[in-house]
Amino acid sequence: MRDSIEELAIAGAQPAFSKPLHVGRPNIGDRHKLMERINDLLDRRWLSNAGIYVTEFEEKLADLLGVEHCIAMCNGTVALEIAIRASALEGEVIIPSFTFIATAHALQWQQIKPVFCDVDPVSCTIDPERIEALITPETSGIIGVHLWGRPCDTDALQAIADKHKLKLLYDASHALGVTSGGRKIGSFGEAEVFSFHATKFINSFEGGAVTTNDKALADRVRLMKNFGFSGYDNVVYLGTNGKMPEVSAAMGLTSLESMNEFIQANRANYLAYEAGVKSIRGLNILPYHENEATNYQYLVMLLEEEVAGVNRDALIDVLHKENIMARRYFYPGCHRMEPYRSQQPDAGLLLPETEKLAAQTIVLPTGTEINSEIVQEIVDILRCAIEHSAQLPAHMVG
Ligand code: T4K
Repeated sequence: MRDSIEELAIAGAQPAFSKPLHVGRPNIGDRHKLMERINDLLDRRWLSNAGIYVTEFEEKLADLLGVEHCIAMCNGTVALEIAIRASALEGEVIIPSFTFIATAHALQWQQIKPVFCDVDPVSCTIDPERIEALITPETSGIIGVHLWGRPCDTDALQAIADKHKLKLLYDASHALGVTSGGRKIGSFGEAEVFSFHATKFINSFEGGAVTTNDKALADRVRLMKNFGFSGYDNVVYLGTNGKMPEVSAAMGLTSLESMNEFIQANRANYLAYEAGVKSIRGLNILPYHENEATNYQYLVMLLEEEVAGVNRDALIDVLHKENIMARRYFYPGCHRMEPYRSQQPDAGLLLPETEKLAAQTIVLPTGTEINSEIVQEIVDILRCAIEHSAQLPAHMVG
């Protein structure tokens, strides 16, 4: 238990942890099983291009998500780009600014303008009530992002898309194992896109997937991710290389087999953080709704600066000095990053909730490397910094 500022590393004490505790630390499943799969693919000398592990990974995912088609890819960004192209999005597409930059870049990369919409402050996902005001004759679609594993308001988004004849896609990078109204994320809209990057709940080192119930769309996605090849020597479409290699699928399959163990670890950490932070002024753990299935992969804390008496970046400094590598996801919002900041300098005027959230969030380490004792130490440091905030240097005080 720390009782004074002097006991914190920011004041010169030893850091609480000798090695950095990172946000996004990969969960590793059964190493032995992974090595078996890697040895097998090496023995068979089949490393990419429709190998058996990619096919099995696609089948397992489709089964898990209750969706007809799953096309695995080399990463989530390319999967987004291909889903956007295969859905024939063009002109302008409405997305939240409060997301990882890849959501916006996947559009801009193809000369489609991302139009930034504000988020609902509770779900932190695109606010359906603000979408219609952004629709113009150039608008071709909406991309919702199930941020931090919180599902978008899928009914409201579908109603707007139907009313205005817009395409609706989802960036489901954070949402594997999540439900919306009890239905698994994966089959909403025209298509949903997952990421299996190392930092994600289920990882394949790097990887992604497009899931859809639309066969024609799935066929286009499959062609596009393989240069447009339809059989040997026959290219029928403009395509690129979005293929997932076998070694990634081997990791993805292994990771999937440990899914329940990852959820249990994340949930236990979430409950421990929530119980610990509850009594600290100005700090709140963003709740998960226990009536929906979720993966608890992102541990998000919101700081009310005026109540806590310390500013967000100062609190992150305190944590970093202790080797707790908290992050500011998704600060400062896509609209404040290039090229959007230059192209749409006034976008922030319509994004008050995004600006507020981006200034409040602290994402904390969780996953199988963290346990309740570690959470307790982190909470202890947070409590000490806030209870003694008056003694922090002036520039750190909120
Ligand atoms: N849409 C959304 C909503 C996304 O969040 C993402 C990716 C995408 C689309 C695009 O999907 P991908 O194309 O990436 O499949 C990281 C990830 O690189 C990125 O995949 C992820 N979102 C984003 C939220 O986080 P950075 O720029 O924060 O990465 P970096 O290098 O700072 O690492 C993040 C943390 O993870 C650090 O604390 C270190 C730790 N880490 C990372 C790796 C790779 C490890 O401990 N071990 C590792 O192997 O983007």
